[in-house]
Amino acid sequence: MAGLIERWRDRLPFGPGDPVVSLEEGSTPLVPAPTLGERVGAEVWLKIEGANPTGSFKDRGMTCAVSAAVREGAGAVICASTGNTAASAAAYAARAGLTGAVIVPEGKIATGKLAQALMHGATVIALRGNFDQALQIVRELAERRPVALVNSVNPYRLEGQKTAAFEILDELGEIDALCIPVGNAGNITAYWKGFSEMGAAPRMHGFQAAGAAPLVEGAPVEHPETVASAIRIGNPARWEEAMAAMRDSRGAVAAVTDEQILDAYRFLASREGVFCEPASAASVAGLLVHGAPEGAQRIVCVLTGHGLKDPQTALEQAGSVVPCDADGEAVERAIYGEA
Ligand code: AN7
Repeated sequence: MAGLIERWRDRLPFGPGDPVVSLEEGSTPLVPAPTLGERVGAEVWLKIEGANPTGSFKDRGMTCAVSAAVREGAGAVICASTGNTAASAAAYAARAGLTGAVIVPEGKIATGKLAQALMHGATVIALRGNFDQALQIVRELAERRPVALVNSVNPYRLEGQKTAAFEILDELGEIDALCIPVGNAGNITAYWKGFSEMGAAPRMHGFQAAGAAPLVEGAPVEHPETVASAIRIGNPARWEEAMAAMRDSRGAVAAVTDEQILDAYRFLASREGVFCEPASAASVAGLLVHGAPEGAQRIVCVLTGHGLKDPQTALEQAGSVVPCDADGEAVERAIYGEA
């Protein structure tokens, strides 16, 4: 299968001779969720973005942002990140032979994402501050230094990420509503761009974590907090565009608590066989808590990142292992109980 620039080139700002930095991202599974569908009384599909090469939707944007950076002759990329952008930027920079620097909030990114960024050879700066401060710093730094900023303020990121909407329409034809987690608000903006370019207008329902819900509250959150570390963001860069997407599509933005997020996280893993990270489960938590949008029969929930990104939260939320002697009968007892 081709990467997404190759697959969707006629809808992307890349010509035939342009350099392409790809890990064959995109074309992710769209999986029916019958148990979830039964609960909410609608047909529900899961867009499994954790199946991208670095385990999140960021790869869609990164193939475009890094390809454009190479085309422009950049030698380095930089980003602020709650983790997934860092992992993806580091991988695509390594692939392109560029140096990469990623600024993450110290102690607040999931273990898998940190391992990825380090393994791909990026300089990882652990900022004593939050994502919003990190983004402010890299925006200023990118003005002073010859480095490509690959956060979703970079328009190429949105171009790449809009292709997920193309894939959904390709497979399902029309849909009535999209449920999606919202952090820095780039992805919901990108999906709406993708749907609009295809003449589709599903209702866009964005969900934020209750402790990091500036769009719901209508004001920046100075100290965002949530178990869903990927969306621990208090002042989204794409604020206006995200609100416009939800307004123009007759959707809405709403909050879900950490408890609701974790319920949906365990439900997806244990009942649908789909393991996503906590931030991703916000889309399903939103659907479960707020119900299917009125009149919506076919709904897609975007699962933005893989569950393996955050093994610590998984182990805290899951059952414990059963210790056992290396003895057949002991194993049998452990599985089947006392005979
Ligand atoms: C799994 O990596 O912002 O609303 O720096 O990793 O487009 O920000 C991650 C965001 C949802 C929110 N789900 O998307 C980063 C970063 C997952 C994420 C979001 C993120 P946006």
